[in-house]
Amino acid sequence: MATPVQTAREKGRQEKSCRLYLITPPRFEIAPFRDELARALDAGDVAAVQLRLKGTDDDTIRRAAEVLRVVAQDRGVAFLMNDRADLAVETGCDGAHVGREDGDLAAARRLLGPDLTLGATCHDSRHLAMEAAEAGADYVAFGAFFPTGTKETKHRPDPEILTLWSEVTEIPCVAIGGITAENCAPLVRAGADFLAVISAVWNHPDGPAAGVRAMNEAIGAA
Ligand code: 3NM
Repeated sequence: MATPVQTAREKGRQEKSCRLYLITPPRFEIAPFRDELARALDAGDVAAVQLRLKGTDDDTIRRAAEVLRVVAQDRGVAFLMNDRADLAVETGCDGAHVGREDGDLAAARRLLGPDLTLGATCHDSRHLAMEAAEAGADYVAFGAFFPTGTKETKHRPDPEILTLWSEVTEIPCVAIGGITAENCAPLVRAGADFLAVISAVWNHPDGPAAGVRAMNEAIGAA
């Protein structure tokens, strides 16, 4: 029989909301992508946009941030920088998402100060997530939950990690990796606070706006 604590937990889990977190495609032309991003954000609820440009020079990242940040922030959507807390501060972002190989989380927290958002990649490890929380992360990201052609991934967490994490801490968790409207329901039900996607939106056959709508419908139906 369920104890009152278990019942409260179940209730909390059911009422927990899950929101979409968009990451930019690996390569794009800034001006046309600005319009595409605006259409995607106008298509439905998006909590955050992360600018993720790997192997790109700093000036291009700065230019992209200056143009895209406004598109997101004007719509009340948080704009985060991948890897580079220094550039996040310089370009007026709302925070930075730091991978495990991209530098020291505590150093990123010092650069961002107390108010900007710090997110941390934690693969399939609650231990890494605990360390990230201690270093001042505002959210932790687990992945890759599904095969993805967007990034080479070594880790494949079970959705249960989202439930176990949510039971012990209030720090939000992001699920990432191969997530689509078709496969996301178990992650939502397991307690993901955010679903981070690239191809499900930018490679949607009917365009990114349709991708945002499909993801939000799937999250709502989960
Ligand atoms: N990080 P898509 S998987 C950027 O496992 C990224 O940490 C991952 O792209 C991780 O939605 C991934 O197209 C790629 O699969 C996500």
